[in-house]
Parts: sequence; structure tokens; C-alpha cells
Amino acid sequence: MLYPRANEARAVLDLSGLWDFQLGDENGPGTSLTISGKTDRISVPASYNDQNEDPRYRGHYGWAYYRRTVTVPSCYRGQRLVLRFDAVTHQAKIYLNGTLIKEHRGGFLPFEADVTELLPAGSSGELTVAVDNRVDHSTLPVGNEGAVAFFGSDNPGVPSVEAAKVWAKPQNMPNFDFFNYAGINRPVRLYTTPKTYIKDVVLVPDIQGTDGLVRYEVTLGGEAAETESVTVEILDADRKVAAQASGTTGTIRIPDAHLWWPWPGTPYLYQARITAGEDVCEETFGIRTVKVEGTQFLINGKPFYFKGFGKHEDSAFHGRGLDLCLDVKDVNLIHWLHANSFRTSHYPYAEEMYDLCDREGIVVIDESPAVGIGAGEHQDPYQTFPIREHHEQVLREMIARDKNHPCVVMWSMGNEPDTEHFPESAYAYWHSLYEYTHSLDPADRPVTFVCCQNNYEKDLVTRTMDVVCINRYYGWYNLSGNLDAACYAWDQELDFWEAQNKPVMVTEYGADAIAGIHETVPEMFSEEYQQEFYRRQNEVFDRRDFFIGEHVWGFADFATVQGCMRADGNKKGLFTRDRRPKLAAHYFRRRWDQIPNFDYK
Ligand code: GCB
Repeated sequence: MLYPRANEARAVLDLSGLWDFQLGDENGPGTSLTISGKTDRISVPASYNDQNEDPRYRGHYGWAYYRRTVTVPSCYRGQRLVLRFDAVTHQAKIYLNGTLIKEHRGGFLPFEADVTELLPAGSSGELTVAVDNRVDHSTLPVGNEGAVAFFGSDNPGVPSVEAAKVWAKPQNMPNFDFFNYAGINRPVRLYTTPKTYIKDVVLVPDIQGTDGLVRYEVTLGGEAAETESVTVEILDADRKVAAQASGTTGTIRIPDAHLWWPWPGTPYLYQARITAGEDVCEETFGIRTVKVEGTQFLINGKPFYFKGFGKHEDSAFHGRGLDLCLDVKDVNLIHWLHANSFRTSHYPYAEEMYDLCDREGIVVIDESPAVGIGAGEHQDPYQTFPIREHHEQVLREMIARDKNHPCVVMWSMGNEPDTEHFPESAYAYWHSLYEYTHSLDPADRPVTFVCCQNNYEKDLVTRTMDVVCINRYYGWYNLSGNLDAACYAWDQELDFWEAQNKPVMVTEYGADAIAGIHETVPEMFSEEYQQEFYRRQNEVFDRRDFFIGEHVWGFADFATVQGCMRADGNKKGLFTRDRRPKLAAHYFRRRWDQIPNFDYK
């Protein structure tokens, strides 16, 4: 799906701003909807949870309603009109003048509705968005079911689950460690295209000697989709035509091409300018290749070492809402740290972030929202969670959206599923999905998923991924406070992985550090312990040639559900939530300055 950009053929009307808002209940609306009663004002895009002091906003369970009037300028007459929602979390129903026009499941990927007939140029209409924030066994991310959180203990005075069910209100019980921020988290826009329009563009780069090759495919929609002629111009960074072609598919040669390199190399970008009748669009791309060979991860044929983190889209007041200022700040902090990459843990991020990473040369592992697939040793999630179809849908939508970004070098199908208790079942599920993911990507990037700390000898599937990505908390959740033992455990485990002959990276390791807690003898929760935790474990990684990257958990502190394991959220950030560096950030800045992007391993 193309990102909506205004140009000489297309207009974009941004519907961000203050909307009317009302919390609903568990009963979703049907095919028609009218909001009655008092409404509050809410900012779009942003999560609704932290915008109002009424505690129901934070703890909401079920549907919520957004409403505004949309007026379509009459100068849009004769054009096709499309409403685009970049992300509505987690499930959306869209109504125009009270009538359902679109439904979408999945809270982190865009969807559109053609409103040319329903909301013609020169008219106004009432746009209502119904949003469901519930997570359960059928959603991605996954929510727990069947129990009432915080109850069920045998202690005297503490109600049993059965007793609690009588009076406790239903609530979300995320099977994931980030606050379940919901609402219209990313922009809503109305955009125009000519009646015959460019629907999609696929660009697959390759390198041949000093030339760049781009295999392209343009899909048209609308009245004359079958007959309209297509031209493609490749513009260099000075907007000079470097090469051109015509027809809906082909391969274009760019002589003496500039390659896209991760920062501090030059992330050179080209534009493919597509013209089809009256429609025009430009799609950014880079000439770069990605390949796994033996135990190496090659970018442009050179072995790359990942230095970075898992992140979150998370900030004060906005929740998970798009915050461009924060994205720019984060990218500059990534440069400051001499990092080169991050994983979009645990869901696809806003499209603007990938644009920034393309431009700034930051390498991205793009992750689907499949986090939390597991229910303990007594329930096989692969046999009992109705998620397979939805999982395929989010992978299709993620790859359709992000396929042309040079910053994206690998797909992560999900984070920390159960691979230990039902190893055969897990293998059947994930390996077929791995093949499916490969088949979806025209550029056939490496595919992986991120394995949680478990019995890696029992796990049958992690070892079959293109890159082995492991999350490990030696020295924190287990072997707590004991870094000698943590390093021993790492060494044991890395002996196992060495024998698999695959590239291996750590996609999470970390320790909570509460900013301002300092100690002479490093103990847990102090900034010194967090720094020492990394320093010791990095020494172990440095001794292993097949170990191709270190992604810290995490970039910055972030909000989670409240609980006795979390003091005002997760504090494993190198930065606080308001982006102040902890000791470990300074440590990594020094370390990563010494580690080159290429040929380290
Ligand atoms: C993990 C999860 C991540 C958590 C982290 C933690 O394994 O992947 O979402 O936030 O551990 O801090 O517990």
C-alpha cells in the first residue's frame, strides 16, 4: 500500500486535530451507529488512555468512539477519494453518516476505504470511528483469558477467581509487557487520486558490478487500469534522471549507482517516479542487498554487526500515538550512541519512522504484532488460539506496506512465542509461516522470529530461522544479580548455538535501572549494575565469531501495566522515558564507537 503523499496529481487532507470522543462498553456497534450523550474532546493521532484524568480512560475495556465532520473541498471534483487510517488499535469500524463502510482488525497497520461515491467533493459528512482495545487469544498481540487478574490466591481473605468473577469488572490482561495503549494512534487522511490510479509499486534492488539494478512492478487500479501506459524514471539525490523505462514491469539498470549504506556510511536514496496517465507517484528506494551466508549477515556483500536495541512507540501523554518530534530525537540519540539498528518490537511502527531510518541509514528489523503466543505448559496455543489467519493477514499487510524500504533488512514474524512446551506444534506453526513470509516479500529478505528464554535444546524451530534471534535475561530474571553465573550460562548456551552454524544475535538482554539509583558495589536496579551487566556479557559475545549483533533491551523506559514487577513501568531503558541517558548509555556510546558496522565478525 502506498503512503499518501501530496503531489501535482494527488491532494492530501490531514484529519488530525481535536475530535469528539466517548468511551463505550463491550457491545460493539453493528452496521449503523449514532453517538448520543456527552462527548469529551480528544487529540488525534494519539492513544486516548493518558489524555484524561478519568481513571476509566486508562483502564478501559471494550469499544470507544471518535467523531468529527469531514468537508471535502469542491476542487477535488472528478477525483477518486480515499480515507486512509494509518493505525487504529486494535480493531476498527468506520462509519460515514452513521453507516458502516469499513472494518479492520489489527492495531498497527494501515487500511483504506474508497469514499468517492459516499462523500463526494463539495459535501460534508460525519465520520465516526469505533475502536475496540480488547486483547485475547484471537488477537495479536495476545491477551490472556479465563481468569481475573490479581485474584485467585489461596490466602485467607483473598477472593478466589470464582468469587471475584461475581463483582470484578472485566479487564484486559495483556500477555505482553507494554501498556495496552489504544485509539487512533496514527494519522487519518483523505487523499485524492485520478480515476485511473497507481495502486502499488514494488521495487527490488540489486547490484551488478558498479551498476544498480531495480526490478519493478507497477499495479494500476480504476477505469483504464488495463490500458494505461506506465513510465518509470529513476531520479538521483539531485533529482536528475539516472535511468528510465516504460511498461508495468521490468528491470532498470542504473550505471555507476550509489549504494545505500548504514550510517555513518552514506544512505544514498533514489526516487522511482511513476507516471500512469494523469497519476504520478514517487517511491523512495535504495540500492542495497541483504543476504545470510554461513554465519554472516551481509549488507552489500559485507558482514554486518547489529548494534542497537528493541524500542517501543511510547511517550508521555501520547501513549503509542505518532510523535514525530520524538522519532527525530530518537534517531539522533541512536546516532549519538553510535548504534546502527533497532527492532520494531513488538509491532510495525508508524511509516514515518521507516522514512527517517531510510534517510538516516538506520537498519531495521521489522516485527509483526505477534507477541504473547503462549499459555503455559498445559495449553498448546497452536492448537487452541484462533490466530493463524490473522497472523498471515498482519504479515501480508506489513510486508505490503514496508517492502520498498532499504532500512528494512529482516522480517521478524513475532516475539517470544512458546517453543518449548509443544515443540512439534511450534515447529509446524512457525516453519510454515516462515515459508509463507518468504513468499510474501518480493525482495526475499531474511526471515526470523525472536525466541524467549527457554530450554533451547527442546526448541526445534529457532534453529531453523535465517538468523537465530534470542532474548536472554541471565543475571536479571534468572541468576539474578550474579554476573559470573550469567556469563557461564551464556557460554554454555553459545556452545550450543555454535554447533548450529547459523548467525546468532541477542535481540534482548537487559536489567532494570532506576535513574538516579547509584551504588559503589553494583546491585540490581542501580545504574552501575545495568552498566556492569552489559560490560560483562558483551565480553562473552566478543569471543564468538558467529555472534552477529547485540540488541539491548531496551532503548528507553516505557509504560507497562501496573504490577509488583514494574515500578512505574519497565526501567530497562538506556534512556529514561524522557530520554535522559543512564550510565549504561554512556558505556554503550564508548563501546559502539569502537565497533565498526562491517567486518567486526
Ligand atoms: C521480554 C519481552 C519484552 C519485555 C522484557 C522485560 O522478554 O520481549 O517485551 O519488556 O522481556 O523487560 O521483561
